[in-house]
Amino acid sequence: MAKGEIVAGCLAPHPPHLVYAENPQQNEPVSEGGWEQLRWGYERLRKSLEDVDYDVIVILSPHWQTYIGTHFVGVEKCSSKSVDPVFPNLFRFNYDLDIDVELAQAIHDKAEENGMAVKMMKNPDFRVDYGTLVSCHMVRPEWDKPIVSISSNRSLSYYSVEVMQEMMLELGRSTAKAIEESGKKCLLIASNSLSHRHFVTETNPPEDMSKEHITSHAMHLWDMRMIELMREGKSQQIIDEMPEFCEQAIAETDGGAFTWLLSAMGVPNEPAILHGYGTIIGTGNAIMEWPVRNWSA
Ligand code: 2X7
Ligand code: FE2
Repeated sequence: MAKGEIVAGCLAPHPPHLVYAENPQQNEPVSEGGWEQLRWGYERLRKSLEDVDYDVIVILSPHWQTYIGTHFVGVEKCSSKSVDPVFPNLFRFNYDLDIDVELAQAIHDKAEENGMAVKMMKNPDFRVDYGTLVSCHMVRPEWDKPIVSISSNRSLSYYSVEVMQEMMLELGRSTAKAIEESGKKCLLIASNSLSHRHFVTETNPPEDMSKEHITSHAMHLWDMRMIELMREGKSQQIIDEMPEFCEQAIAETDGGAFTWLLSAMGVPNEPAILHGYGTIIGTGNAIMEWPVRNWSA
């Protein structure tokens, strides 16, 4: 069997506003658009992946929060309605998706072998979190690929960024090894915003773009710094600066998705492609791609 591989890694933020603004048939609320800079960014990412052959999407979302270990969805079909708890006016999304349980189990087993606390989630009524749904929808709206859904272990809340990062670095290595042994071609997604300080009131209508901007200059500077490091291929420096970034920018990287992604790709020195940047209710969001398929071994 040929070795499995990661075809690309993506940073793919998940504010529900993006799906709301797209008006797909699965979502109940109707909008007049909005957040076009980011939606055009997702368009560029989709174009870049258009001719890329892959079998499965592997995604880690900070909105499936588990406090004892990392969990993996272990049921083959998930079908329900997801309502965003904070923005029910924007996101009431009907989904029907397939899980690659075989690959989920393989990553779970590899992580367990390497000393991590892990669990397969086998509740057939489990509701998939909106972070996973929004990022997957924006990257691949056809919903024609199975996914592996990985939880965010909140080790930062119990311990520190340093402990969170150690765990996510191991989860990334285990993910890469399991993918290699599976023979499958995988697209990896870290589903998170960058700076994450948001406004506490909503405009009317929510898609009024005359009111949309970053919450502060400090948040802007942090977002630009992180994007520059990604574009320069300085993954190790990103990991080194993560404690300050998480604390000072209240960054959504606190869920571990970004560190996991960098680790799974081998903490690359290769540059990432910026497909788009924009703010959503004041938070900073970048759509990035690491085209791993084009790198030599
Ligand atoms: O989950 C989110 C987010 N990360 C950023 C902004 C607004 C809503 O939801
Ligand atoms: Fe979020």
